[in-house]
Amino acid sequence: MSDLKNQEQKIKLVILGLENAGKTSILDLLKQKTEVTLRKPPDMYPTKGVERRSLFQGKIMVWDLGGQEVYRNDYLANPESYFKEISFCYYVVDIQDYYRLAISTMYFMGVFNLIKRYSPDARIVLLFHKMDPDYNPSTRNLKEIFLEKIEPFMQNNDTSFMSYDTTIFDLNSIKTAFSKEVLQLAKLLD
Ligand SMILES: Nc1nc2c(ncn2[C@@H]2O[C@H](COP(=O)(O)OP(=O)(O)OP(=O)(O)O)[C@@H](O)[C@H]2O)c(=O)[nH]1
Ligand SMILES: [Mg+2]
Repeated sequence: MSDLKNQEQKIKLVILGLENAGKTSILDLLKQKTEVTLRKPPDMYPTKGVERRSLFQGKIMVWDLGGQEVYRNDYLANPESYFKEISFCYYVVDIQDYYRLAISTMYFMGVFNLIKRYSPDARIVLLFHKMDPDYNPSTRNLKEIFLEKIEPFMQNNDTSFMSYDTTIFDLNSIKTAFSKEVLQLAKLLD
């Protein structure tokens, strides 16, 4: 397992996706220990570049990569600064954002190529987010459309991935997406 540790003996997890996808909200929920009942999505500020924070008793170092276009372009143009030594790559898709699904798909492909190059052993996890209990898509399910686009690409690269449906209105959906993937590994490092 030693190759999974970086110099600070921490596992590096990156979370990426377009702006407004819900990345920071997900991390905020994970950080708090108690269940909260949300009536409406909280007001959030866009993340400016990369915000690093630790999770799971400090065992995991999370890089929250703000998704505004200016930052996305920087990550893709300077991959060595962001994509090295990653153990987990979480990619968040806003399944309520019909108009920007194509951009999100393209961004994912760009991210995926760089992960394969700089952190080939990273585990890739897709979060189909904003799957709110009362959400009723009038158009086709965006999750299916996204998967149809990327699956052939992933198969060509012989890469497996996991995906989870998540929403901030169900803390368990978020906990599951992380605990199944990450906690087992964190335990191994005890
Ligand atoms: N309906 C709904 N809204 C959500 C959910 N998760 C987050 N939001 C809302 O989505 C908006 C954006 O959330 P953020 O967490 O700031 O998104 P982000 O991906 O960190 O955005 P950047 O920092 O700009 O990359 C906020 O208004 C959140 O309250 C969810 O599961 N359902
Ligand atoms: Mg953010």
